[in-house]
Amino acid sequence: MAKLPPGQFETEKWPVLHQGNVYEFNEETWRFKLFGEVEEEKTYTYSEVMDLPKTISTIDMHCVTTWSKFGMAFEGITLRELVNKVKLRPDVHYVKIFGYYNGDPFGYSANLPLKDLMSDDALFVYRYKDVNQEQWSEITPKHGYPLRFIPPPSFYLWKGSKWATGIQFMKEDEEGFWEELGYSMTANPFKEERYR
Ligand SMILES: Nc1nc2c(c(=O)[nH]1)N[C@H]1C(S)=C(S)[C@@H](COP(=O)(O)O)O[C@H]1N2
Ligand SMILES: [Mo]
Repeated sequence: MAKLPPGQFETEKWPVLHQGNVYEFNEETWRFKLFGEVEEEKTYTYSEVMDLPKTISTIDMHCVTTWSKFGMAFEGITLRELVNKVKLRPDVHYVKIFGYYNGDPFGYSANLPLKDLMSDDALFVYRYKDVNQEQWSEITPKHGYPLRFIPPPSFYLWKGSKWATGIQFMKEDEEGFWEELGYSMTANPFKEERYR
């Protein structure tokens, strides 16, 4: 049932890949921001985010370094839920999802088209359950604790910011961390859009 995109192999493990230090969670200073092309920006504390409605979704992951992992169940808050908290200005079609990079809460980012993120498979996650696992496990610090974005499977996994800190709403598409270095803006694994 699970379809392997071209040039990918399946792995059972969940490899760890990122740039910079692993963020150490501090509830006192941690915030999640909704900003950019919105009528009114919003800032949430950790407990405010965790009070939002929860969604469980099974999402395949495709890393540009060629591994794919199928059937991971995730629990989190949909991006849609957060979008509904703000009033978007006209013609907002893109977002940039931010995350920590070496202590900078907005040091990592990835751009995505908003229209592809309005279903249950665009999730800010805090726990997961592997295919053969009975129990939920907390997302580990290396995978993005306390909050990690998991993009829909129609995007490579670099679009999934670890240690997520906010969403910027944009009218025009704008490069994020890897896109500035030559990676694809659209990043569809099934079309093998790795670089540009
Ligand atoms: N904040 C942050 N998020 C990040 C990265 C990063 O360097 N910093 N790397 C991305 C890349 S390139 C990949 S492939 C995935 C890897 O996720 P995993 O380590 O949970 O498998 O995280 C993405 N999210
Ligand atoms: Mo990556």
